[in-house]
Amino acid sequence: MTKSTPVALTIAGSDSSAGAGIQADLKTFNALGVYGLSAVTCIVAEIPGKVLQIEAISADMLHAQIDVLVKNFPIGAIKTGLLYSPEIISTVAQAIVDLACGIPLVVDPVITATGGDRLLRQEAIANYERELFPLATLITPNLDEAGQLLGQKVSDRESMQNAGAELSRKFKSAILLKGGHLSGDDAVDLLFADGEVVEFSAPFVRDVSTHGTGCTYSAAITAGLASGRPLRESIAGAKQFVTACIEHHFRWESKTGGKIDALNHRTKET
Ligand code: PXL
Repeated sequence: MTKSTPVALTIAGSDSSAGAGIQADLKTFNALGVYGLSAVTCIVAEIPGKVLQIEAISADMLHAQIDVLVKNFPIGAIKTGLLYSPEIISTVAQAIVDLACGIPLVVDPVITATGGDRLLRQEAIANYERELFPLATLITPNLDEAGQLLGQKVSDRESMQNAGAELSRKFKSAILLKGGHLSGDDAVDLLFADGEVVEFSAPFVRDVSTHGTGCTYSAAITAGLASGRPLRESIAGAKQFVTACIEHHFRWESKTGGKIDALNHRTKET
């Protein structure tokens, strides 16, 4: 009997520069041997470091995409990326409750772009907390997102420990708190799951503009889950993958001066 290819679904925004959002997710799924499906939530006109315009897809159109995919494909895991507005979050949460209950769900709570531009409407955070987080298998905030969710600064190892435990208790979900380059030469992330804390660490790659790393990381975890791997193993593999994507990045001269970096999702490691 032939083993069929695993399938994963990303519910996320389109990044015109293709380093983040659904484009990063689909490239990641593909690189990791998973067939990727997408439901587009919004369209972002941007380049790395600069967001120009965002436009939402209608709730009806978003629901239609999720509905037809979930009813036809054997989806092994789902991730959410940029959800932009309260209405989009509610539509996604309701669709998951109605159609995709029991499928592992990774929620990347995207709030700002790497360059600091805001992507999620402020009032949407309450919808995340009330409607989507309780459905998640794993939530993957970075330090800034964790700080915004808790209303306090998360900026060192001790506050990471407290914040991760608090988020995991509050939303009854596993939490992967991404520490970035907090401690020395390594990028250290902490997983809070089943009452335990597990560390994932990789050498921090310097001097690369890292647009899309969060999307790529959560997509790689989702690919692992869709392939039937346990959570910890999926995270460990995803950490290696995202580090390799950064190491082997592309670089061009920008037409307006400076340089443009992009993650390389087709690394030698895969
Ligand atoms: O990296 C966060 C992110 C997520 N989703 C979309 C984006 C970005 C960053 O720019 O454009 C669509």
